[in-house]
Amino acid sequence: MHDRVIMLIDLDYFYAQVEETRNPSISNKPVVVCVYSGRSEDSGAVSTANYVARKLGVKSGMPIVLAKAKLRNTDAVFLPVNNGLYEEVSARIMNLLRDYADSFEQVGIDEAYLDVTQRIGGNFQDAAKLAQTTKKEIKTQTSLTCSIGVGPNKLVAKIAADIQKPDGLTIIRPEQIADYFSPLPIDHLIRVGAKTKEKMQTLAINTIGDLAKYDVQKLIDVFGKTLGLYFHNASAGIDNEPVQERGEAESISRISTLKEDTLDLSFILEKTNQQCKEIHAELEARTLILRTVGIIAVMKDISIRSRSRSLEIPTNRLDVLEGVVKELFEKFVTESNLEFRRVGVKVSGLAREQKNQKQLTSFI
Ligand code: DGT
Ligand code: CA
Repeated sequence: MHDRVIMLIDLDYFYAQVEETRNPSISNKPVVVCVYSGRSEDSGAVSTANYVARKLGVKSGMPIVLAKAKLRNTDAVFLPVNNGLYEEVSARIMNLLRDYADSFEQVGIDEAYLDVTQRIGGNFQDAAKLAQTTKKEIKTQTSLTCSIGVGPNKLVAKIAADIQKPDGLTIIRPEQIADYFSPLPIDHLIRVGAKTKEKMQTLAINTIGDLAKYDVQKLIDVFGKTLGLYFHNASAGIDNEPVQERGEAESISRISTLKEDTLDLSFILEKTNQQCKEIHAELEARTLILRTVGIIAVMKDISIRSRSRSLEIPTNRLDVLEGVVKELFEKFVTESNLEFRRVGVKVSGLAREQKNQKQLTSFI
């Protein structure tokens, strides 16, 4: 049996890059894609930024005000997130990538694992060619660049993809794992967050190489059996997780802050109708239908409440979605003694659309 060959494809600075392809004239300027809370002009956080902005210190999650301060004397472009568009582009790319894989697993909006073992006969040399072809195809179809990591499993492929960004390609063959892994800081491993990192540092474990040399029994004593063994194996690049398509069992949701706390139904529906449109665009792009419609509300006192209803017949129709959301909120508003601060819509019970189902839904 030969080694598996797994690729991780990670789209570069995804939201900001999509914005650049829409308007190429901004691509040599700092581009910052923001989630505006709407409370005051610049309240909210940075979703992502292009590499021009990153070089000047802008990071995901940073307050918009801080990003503006860092880019004060530049011709930076600040844009609001356009989730529907990113999801459309993502769905197109994911559909295209499926054809390149024996098995396929999307992770988040802009990453996917491809098991390509069979189609290249387990040969890492051919993996490089396939990765280049994939990059070219994504570029031709969408003008976007991506970074690709190739390895004998998902863990190694993920680490490889992070080594060279943007527009990178890094291949780690089984015999190269130790050389690549040893110098890397431990937080390059999934499941090593800030707290674990601190704990490891007190054990004088700073790099993945330090972790690999550390006594496995001691790791188990400190982190427990499951995590201790995971860290031990991960540091050696061992991972047997299969690449497999996630079920459609997930949900799609949108939630946003109202300009002011309110119990005014029309004000609320203005927001939720917009959210329904975005969710509908994602359903269309992914050819999904929904069975359950939910609403979410964060009240004035920050408590969270939700309501939902399951439909007799699954649908992907926007008017049905908006209608159910309206009915749920109508009832909810009359029952509520507190004003609403944030409102959202969540659809679940998702399934692939079948041709005969489409006919049924058009009669709802
Ligand atoms: P990369 O892969 O390092 O070139 O950069 P991105 O921007 O593709 O980063 P990644 O892969 O971590 O995230 C994919 C998208 O998810 C990104 O374009 C925007 C969104 N995102 C990432 N981090 C945050 C965050 O902290 N807040 C919000 N709202 N969105 C985020
Ligand atoms: Ca990315």
